[in-house]
This record gives sequence, C-alpha cells and structure tokens, in this order.
Amino acid sequence: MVEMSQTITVETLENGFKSAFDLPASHYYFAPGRINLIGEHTDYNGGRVFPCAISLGTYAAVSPRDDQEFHLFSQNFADQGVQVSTLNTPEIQQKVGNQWTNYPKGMLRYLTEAGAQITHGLNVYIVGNLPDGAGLSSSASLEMLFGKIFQDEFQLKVTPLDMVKTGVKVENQFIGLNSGIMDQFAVEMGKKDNAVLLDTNTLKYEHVPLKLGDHVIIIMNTNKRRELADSKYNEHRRECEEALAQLQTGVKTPTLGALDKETFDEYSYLIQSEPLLKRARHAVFENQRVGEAIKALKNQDLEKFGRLVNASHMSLQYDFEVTGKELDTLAHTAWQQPGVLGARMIGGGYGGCAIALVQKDQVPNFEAAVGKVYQEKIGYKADFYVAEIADGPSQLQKR
Ligand code: GAF
Repeated sequence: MVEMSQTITVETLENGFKSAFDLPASHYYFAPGRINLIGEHTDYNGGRVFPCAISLGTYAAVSPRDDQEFHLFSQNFADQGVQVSTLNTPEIQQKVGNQWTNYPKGMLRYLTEAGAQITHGLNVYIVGNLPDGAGLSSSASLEMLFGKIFQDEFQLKVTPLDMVKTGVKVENQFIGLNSGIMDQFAVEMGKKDNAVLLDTNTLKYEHVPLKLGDHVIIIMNTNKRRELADSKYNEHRRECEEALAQLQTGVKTPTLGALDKETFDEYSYLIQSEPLLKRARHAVFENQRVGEAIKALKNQDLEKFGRLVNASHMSLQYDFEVTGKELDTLAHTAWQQPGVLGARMIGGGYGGCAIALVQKDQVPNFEAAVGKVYQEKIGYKADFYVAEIADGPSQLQKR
C-alpha cells in the first residue's frame, strides 16, 4: 500500500524495481501532478487557466528489454501484478476496462502513429504519491511521465507541446474523457515556484512567479472519490457547447472564452434554458476573473487575488454546479479562518481537492479548525498537504 504524499527517493525506486523484476533499473523519472489557482472549466471554452505543477506526482524506474514487450508494474495497483503488452499487437492498441495501463498504452499508440520509432520493449516500475482520483491530475502525470520515458529511452524528437497534445488525445480518444488541455500542459510546462498562465485559444503561455508573501498553498483533500465525475464532465462540456451554439445565432464568437462580460450579457437572452445560461455565464466570467487575478498578483494585491479565488468557487458552486457538500464545506469553512486569502475547489469537481491560500504561521490552526468542521459535517476526515510548486517531468539522478 502506498501512503499518499509519502516521500519517494531514487532508493525507493531502485528497491521497488528490484523486487518487481529481480533486475537493476537503468533510469529513473518523475512527473508532477498539478493544482489550478484559477480558471476552472475554461480550458475547453477557449479561455485562460492558471495552474502550477506540484512536487507530488508519479515516479518510474526503467530498464530496456531486448524484445518487443512492455512489462509494467505499479506499486499503487500492486495486486494487478506485472502487466505485459507487446508492440505491434492489437492488444496494445486498445483500452481495457479502467486499467491504469491504458494511459501508457494510449501514449505508445499515438506516439507511434505520429512516427515515433519504438525500437524495443521496457520494464517499468511505477509508484505515485498523488492521492488517486483526487483531482490533482494523476492521469496527466502518468501520461507525461511515459512521454518523458519514451522521449529519453528512444531519443524521440517530440516537442513539449506535441507531447501535451498526445496526452490530451489519450484522454479524449483512448480513455473517452473529453477533457481540455490544462492538466497535461500544467504538468509538462511546470516550473518551480511559478504558475503557468495559458491561453487555451492561442496556446500562448507564460510563467508567472508565484509571490504569495507569507502565505502557502494548502491542498485540502475531501477524500471523496469523484465517481460521477467523468460522465458529468462530458455533460457539462456539452452544455457549454450548446450554449455557445445558441449565442452564435446572434453574436459572432468562436468560443465562450472570447466573449467579454458585457457582450455576453447583451446576447444572453439567446440562451434557451437556465442551466445552459448558468454554464455559459461561469465560463465567460471565470475567464475574465483569470485576467483580473493575474493583474492582482502582478500588483501584489494578494487580498484581491484571494477574493477572486473565492468568487471562482461561488461560480463553480452556483452556476457551474460541480462542487457538492464536501468541497463547499472545505471552501466555506476555510473562508472563515484567520490568515486566509482565499479558497476554492480545483479540477473537475464533485469530490477531489480544494486549495486555500493560508498565512504560514496559521497553518496548524487552519488545518485543525477546518479538519474539525469537516469531520463533524461530513462524517470522515479531510487531508491537508502544503503544496510545493515544482518543475515538469525530469530524469532523476542517483546520488
Ligand atoms: C479536469 C480536466 F481534465 C481539465 O481539462 C479541466 O477542464 C478541469 O477538469 C476543469 O478546469 O481536470
């Protein structure tokens, strides 16, 4: 059993690999997970997002094989044992149930379809310390980890953006989740102590130094798995597309993200139902909030930044309707604590994690107070981690 958030070292990987394959590993890799500061459910609406990679993520130890087989073992799914797939067989080309190996298989499939020369098989040992299904992008982390492994082991010349797009294709076409580009982008382009401001319309991005004064980012895990998340996610995306099509009968706009608040307001009468109006309003307003939040951060107006983070939660709760009582309890309780700039749910929603920007010296009080209310209201405990903002995928060196 892997303790979530536990420290994983190269030594952990060496030993894990040895016990799975009875061989020494030759290379070690890491890919981060991500949090998102603001800009939720905007990435498939042509809007902006503002995520960052974190130091919790997925690790691998690898050795080459002299055949065409991929032997994959995950410590997090140790009961499944070593999974074997052989290159150039139909089996490696298709999704099987909800197995974790679908992610590496999907990456292999689309990279080879795009011309990558995969010359031999690999033994791969995986272990992750991201809480699974918690909205911290364990799947994007796994995809970009395998992207890095394939890139380095086979000397591929795939650009970071193409690697990101390959990961998104795996989600959309192999797994069947119509997600946007944010998660893979945040993981791949992560930079220590910086957030990534990405315009999903143009794919232009910049790293913005995260200067939060004497505040840290606390990740609050509801410990509620996002069971319905995938089907609801696709439904919300469809609703946004429907609302856009109705708006387009009166106003020329390629995406909801391209609309400003005033134009949206003026043409909102074209939207034919309340749920669709609310979904579209969230997408338009949230995108505007990202712009205001960046300005606030660059001006060191942290209080304003925090209020915009809170406004994002309100909009996700009442307009986009993807929160639920667990995430609401965490965010609303966090708002009442001393030393808190802001708090909100992150990721797809329905469960998973929220974040709070908390004054360093208040962290123990904060965790105790929010933890107590959560336990009383929800009946089980929430977990708290201090987020460290990290770099994208890397090969790890032995000490
Ligand atoms: C999930 C998706 F994978 C992202 O693309 C994004 O839409 C996010 O939910 C919501 O902002 O993490």
